[in-house]
Amino acid sequence: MDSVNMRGYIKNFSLDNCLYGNRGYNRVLLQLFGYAGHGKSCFINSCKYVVDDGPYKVYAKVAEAENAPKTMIRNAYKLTDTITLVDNRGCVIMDKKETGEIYAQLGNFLPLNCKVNWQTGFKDMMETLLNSERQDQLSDLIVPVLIYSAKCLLENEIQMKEILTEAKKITGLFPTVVLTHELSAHLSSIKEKFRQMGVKNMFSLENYTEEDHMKTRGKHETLLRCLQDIIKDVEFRMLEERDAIGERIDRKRILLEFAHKRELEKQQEKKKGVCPIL
Ligand SMILES: Nc1nc2c(ncn2[C@@H]2O[C@H](COP(=O)(O)OP(=O)(O)OP(=O)(O)O)[C@@H](O)[C@H]2O)c(=O)[nH]1
Ligand SMILES: [Mg+2]
Repeated sequence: MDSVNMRGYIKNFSLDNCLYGNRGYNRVLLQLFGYAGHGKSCFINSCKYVVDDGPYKVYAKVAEAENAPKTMIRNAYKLTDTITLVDNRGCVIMDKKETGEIYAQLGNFLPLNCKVNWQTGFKDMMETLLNSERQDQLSDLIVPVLIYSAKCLLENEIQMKEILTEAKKITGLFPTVVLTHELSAHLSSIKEKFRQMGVKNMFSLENYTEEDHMKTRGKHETLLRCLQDIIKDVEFRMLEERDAIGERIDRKRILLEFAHKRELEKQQEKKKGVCPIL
């Protein structure tokens, strides 16, 4: 498909038009997650640029430097009538404290357009889940998208694999991986590492930025192909019987189990006199 057709396909995609109807879902949430400074906000601006096909605009604020975390608020940006992009708060080190919060964001239990604070204990997770009852996010179909900069060597592969697996458990979909900074010399080794972790849907690209947003066919087509592929996965997923309420309960159970396990580990380390992992 050329870019005109891909754009049309993305813009016209509607859950209501899926073969068996919307199955109780009315919105697709592309949940962007990953380390701070890896290009989540830039990716949102790039997607808006290629789908709207108008002038380049900064919708999601971008960090001045890659090591100066910018996005603290979990902001949502509407891409089409059906698809919304969520700029989740990026983590700096992905320790246990941060991963818990990533999972709560991925599970869609934190309110949209509000500040995200890293929390630590079981009680915090419980409060997050209880407060989520106030939100009307039941009818969101979640699609996890990891944004990773190819400039950064993937050192802790075990931890990354664990995060991808947990993200799959929570959302029911193995995350799509978008590698930004594709001109980096590390690109091929990073791609290989993600492939070995079982990642099937992987795209490498250069984001458009405020400084460099001269349209190129290559960038436009890669971004559109990435979005098109994600939608095809959603269409495929909508062929199965779905139960939006049951799926949300399952997500809650996974998060509570995660927080419980983390709490037990903390207590054991305290007993041993080791400085507790958070
Ligand atoms: N060359 C190049 N620069 C990029 C690319 N993606 C992002 N950048 C730059 O990297 C920096 C960080 O990008 P952001 O989009 O703010 O990253 P983020 O993941 O939203 O960061 P936080 O909000 O802090 O979590 C900015 O200076 C961008 O201009 C890319 O694909 N290529
Ligand atoms: Mg950001």
